[in-house]
Formats: sequence, structure tokens, C-alpha cells
Amino acid sequence: MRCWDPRIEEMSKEDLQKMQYKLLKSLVYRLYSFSPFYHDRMKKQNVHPDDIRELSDVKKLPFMFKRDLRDNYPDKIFTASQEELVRYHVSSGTTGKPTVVAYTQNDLNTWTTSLARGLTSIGLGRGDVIQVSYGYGLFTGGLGMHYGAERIGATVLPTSVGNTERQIELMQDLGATAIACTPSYLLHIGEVAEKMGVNIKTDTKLRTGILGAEPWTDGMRIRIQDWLGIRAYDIYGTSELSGPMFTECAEQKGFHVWSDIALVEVIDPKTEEPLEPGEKGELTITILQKEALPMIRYRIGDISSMTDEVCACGRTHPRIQRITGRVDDMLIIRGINVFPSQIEYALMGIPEVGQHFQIVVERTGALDDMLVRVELNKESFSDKITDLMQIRSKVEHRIKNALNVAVAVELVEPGSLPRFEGKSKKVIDKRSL
Ligand code: DLL
Repeated sequence: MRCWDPRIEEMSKEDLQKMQYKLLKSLVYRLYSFSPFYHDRMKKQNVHPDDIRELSDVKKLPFMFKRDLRDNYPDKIFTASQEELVRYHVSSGTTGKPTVVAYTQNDLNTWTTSLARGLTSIGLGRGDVIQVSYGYGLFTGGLGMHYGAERIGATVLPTSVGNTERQIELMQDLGATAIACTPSYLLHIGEVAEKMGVNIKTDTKLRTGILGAEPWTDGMRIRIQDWLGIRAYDIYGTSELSGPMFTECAEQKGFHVWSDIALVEVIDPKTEEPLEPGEKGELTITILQKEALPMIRYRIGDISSMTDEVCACGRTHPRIQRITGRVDDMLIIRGINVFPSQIEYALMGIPEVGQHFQIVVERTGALDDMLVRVELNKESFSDKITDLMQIRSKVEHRIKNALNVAVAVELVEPGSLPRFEGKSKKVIDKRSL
């Protein structure tokens, strides 16, 4: 697939690493000199910019966490003055204060460049109509995708979230060829379209989904692709890195992380030591080019692994594999570590099961109990108790095989679990209520 910027995207590994080292070195000097926050952090860690003599010396630098942004709310950590800022985004977060992220014009340009490369690697460009159904506003999804799509010369249909029937009408009338939204919202759009008598496969020009902002499995990808007749690509990012930043290419084999923009490490969250390519751990990212809100060794909390093999598409930059969960997402059920994505993985292999499920966790005494509510698909839902019992035992069996722990399963009617326009909430943790 054609590159957006072949000079960079096909650069040799050696040259990429040389470039990363230069960028890292100047970033560290700049922050040591001009950012009181980073200056203090580096002093405490007993590291001076002169100690960064090669790329792997990045591991000498202190980590940064989301709580650092909260503790410095709203703008104490910024390294650009308000006059230099051209935009804010704000993420609400589940606990405590929101976090504010800020951008200079150069920061927006870098973010947009990252997406322009990604969208081109999927095969999108001039002639495409990209419906942006991520929220516009404080969330980074809508505006981020918007500028990325414009940069590649596509036509943007900025529908944002909600008003789903109208979204489907516009998709048909304006011939949207791609949609960018959360996988949960696309499932909802698909169902609403069916209710309206619109078959997305045959009655629209939609061929591509750019889906992210929440975890989803390959099993879900296959279902979405078969059901809606599109190719579904994963897209990843967080507000602290800028927003949606990295996409899969047409190969669908992990996100390309542009080395001139970001330096990725995967570390063991307990020992904090870097892991080898292929080993799963916590993603830690340094954004090499950022003016307003630099991020050094930002501990994102997402779990993935990295590969530095050259991709079949020809791009040389490292890739991170799809996110399997978050370090703080893990539920401990009777001593066994469970990630919600393992449950999705098990469920998507069962043909009688629909696309929607919900996990309810409760504490009885010292033990955690888990209930998985599973929607059946229309064809398999009946009022014959024996049929339902058979399906339930199959679901229980598959989940037990995947998790190594038995959980309670409740089968529910198609359409009965909540639907989401943005990020879905699949886990109801009654322990924290
Ligand atoms: O969700 C940015 C984004 C917008 C990404 C649109 C992709 C598309 P935040 O709201 O700050 O930013 O949430 C970031 O969401 O740390 C992950 O835990 C999760 N996340 C984002 N993309 C994926 C993905 C945006 N593709 C947090 N797979 C991250 C799994 C994802 N988790």
C-alpha cells in the first residue's frame, strides 16, 4: 500500500534509531532546562541529560503517570504559554479530577501527520468519504480523526455521536466509504440500520471501519466484517499522547508506531524493566515531538507487546499488537487473573451468541464472584428451556476453558443489554459501588 511519506515510513531501522536518539536527546535537554516538573524528576532520579548517550539510555529516565497530570491540574505541567496554545482537550477519567491536554500548532500538525500516515496505510485517500462518528468536543476522537481525514484529501462527514438514524441516512445519501467510531457504536449503528430496513452491506458504499478507543478482539472483528461487509481496522491512542494516533495498515497486524513521533517501550509493570519484542507488558511511550505537553516514559497502563520486524506492507517502523487489556482492568476471580477481553474471545467463537455481553463482579465475603450476561442472537433465542439450557452450558464451558475458572452465565434476550454511542461499559464492578 502506498505511503503518505515514504522518506520516513520506509527509512532503514538504523536511520530511524539515529533519528530517535537525536530527538530524545534534544527533548531531554529542553525539558531539563525549561520544565521545573521534569527538572525535579530527573534530579530525583539522579539523571542528567549528559547521561543519555545512546537510545537505550531512555531507561535511565523517570516514568510519568496519569496521576502526574491530575496532580498538576489544569496546566502546571505545560511547557508552552497559553498564547502559544491553539487547543485543549479534556478527558473525564473514572476517578477524581479530569485531565487537560494542550496543543501548539506544531503539536496538532504532528498528530495529524501521524493519522494521515495511518489512514493512507489502510488504503484511504482522495475520493473517500469518511464519516467521523467519534464524539467531537472535549474528547480527542472526533476532531483528531477529522483533521487526519482532511489531510489525506478525503471528504469528511462530521456526524459525531448520536442521532443514529440520521447518521445512517447520511451514510447512504452522501456515499460514506469509511466510518470512524468505537466498535460498540458501529454494532449499534448496524442494528439500527437493520431496524430501518437498511442493509449496510448492499445499500451503502461503506467498505472500511476505523474502530478504536476501547478494547475489541479479533473475533469481534470477524463478526463485524462479515455482518457489515467492511474491513475493520483498529486505531489506538490516548489523550495524553495527543488522541487517536496509530492505526493498523492493510495487513491488519498491529499498529505502526511512527518512530520519529514516538518511542515505545514495553515494560514489566512489577520490575519496571524493559521486555523483549514479543513479550507482553505495559506500554510506555515517549512522545519525541511535542511542545505543549511533553511525555517522557508515560506509563499508559495498556497491555500489549511490540515487534520490530519490517511489516509485509514495507513500513519499517515498530508495531504494537492489539491491546488485550489494561493493567488496572484485571479482575481477580478466586485467585485467577481475568481480563474482559478473554471473555469476549471465548464468546465470539460461539455462533448462537450475539455481539453484546456484560460482566458483573461482586464480592461475597473475601471472594469475587463473576456473572456474565450474554445476549443470544435472534435465530438462537427461543422459549424452549431445553435449548436454552444447552446453549448456556456450552457458554459456561467455553468461558471456563478460556479463563480456568467457572463463572455464572445468564442468557438474555437479543437487544436487552445497554448499547453505547461512545466507549462501552462492559464491566459493572459492584465492589466499587
Ligand atoms: O480513546 C483516543 C482514541 C480516540 C483512540 C479514537 C482511538 C480512537 P482516551 O479517552 O484518553 O483516548 O482513552 C485512552 O482508551 O489508554 C486504552 O485503554 C483505550 N483505548 C484506546 N484505543 C484503544 C484500542 C482515546 N484500539 C484509553 N484498543 C487507552 C484498546 C483502546 N483500547
